[in-house]
Amino acid sequence: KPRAKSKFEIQTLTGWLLKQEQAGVIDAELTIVLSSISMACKQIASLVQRAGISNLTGIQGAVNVQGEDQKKLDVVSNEVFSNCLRSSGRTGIIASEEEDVPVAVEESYSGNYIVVFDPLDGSSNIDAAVSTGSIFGIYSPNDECIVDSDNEDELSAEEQRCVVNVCQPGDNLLAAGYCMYSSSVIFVITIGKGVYAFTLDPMYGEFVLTQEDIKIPKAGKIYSFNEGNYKMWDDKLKKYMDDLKDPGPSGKPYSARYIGSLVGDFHRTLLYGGIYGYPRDSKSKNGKLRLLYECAPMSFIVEQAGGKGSDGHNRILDIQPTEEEAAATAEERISGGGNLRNFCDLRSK
Ligand code: AHM
Ligand code: MG
Repeated sequence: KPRAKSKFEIQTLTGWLLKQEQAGVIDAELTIVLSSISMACKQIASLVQRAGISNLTGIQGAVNVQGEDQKKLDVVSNEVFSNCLRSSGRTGIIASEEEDVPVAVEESYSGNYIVVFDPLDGSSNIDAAVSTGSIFGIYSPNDECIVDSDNEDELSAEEQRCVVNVCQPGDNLLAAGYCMYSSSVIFVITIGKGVYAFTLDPMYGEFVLTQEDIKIPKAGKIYSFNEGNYKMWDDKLKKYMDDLKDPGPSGKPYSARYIGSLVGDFHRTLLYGGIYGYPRDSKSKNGKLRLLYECAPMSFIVEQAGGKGSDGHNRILDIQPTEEEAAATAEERISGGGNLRNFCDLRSK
């Protein structure tokens, strides 16, 4: 006879991961990598919450009142994320949105998995204590990808190997997720079998399962775009946006919501339905968001929730990243990645 569930029973993220391992959905290494990511997110959550107090906001390189070097929160978060992954001993290559090239974790520690991440996305919101988030994706090693490299002379053989391994289409993702630092800290994850959300319980310091197998509503009524770029959009997109606001006598106009923090805007879209997008414009030819660190992981999640991630023409997960996306300087990256035009487009019409 199955044991009756106690009302005090909670499912923690750690417990859930172990269950997935027992069921053979993930292996022991991936379980460790995922739990080290959740540890990084807990640390970043606490840094974000205390940012104003501990003087962490502000420009990198500025000097704080104690005369110490002040580091910007996204730089600190990058260190936290990298350290957690390195010390897990189960990560082979890490690629961060904050760094120029993916790096191999030292031999003595390293494992197999390849982790791509944006440690603290939505940086323009940090100083105002508005929602931010971390985004991650995990791949298996894959050196089949032949990279036609102009950078061959600039990158060492080891750097080349890392770039090649990171250069995989989103379809190869084994796991992806994000952690949102908002009125609650919410960790959302998919391991290819639906989307699960865990909320950080500040009393226990544990992520606790709060939503199982999330499905995005079929028809949403919210659009989420930076309309300040309207003038720079092409005519087709302008018309599309105009129609959302003025659908004619038979329809109701969409409502606008835009935080400017992908994780927050995405999370709301996941729960309420609608459409989020960062389209290309005459200034940013490929939009602003990066294929590897932002678009591919979010597309995997939205598809697992029954939605759609597209660049306006193609399924995001089918797009093969170019070497520039895996190894790019900060300036290149801004215009480099894929874009999320029509991302999670769920219109029923
Ligand atoms: P960031 O990596 O500098 O934080 O930029 C990414 C962010 C996304 O979170 C967000 O969707 C977008 O940039 C907002 O851009 P904008 O301020 O142009 O609307
Ligand atoms: Mg970012």
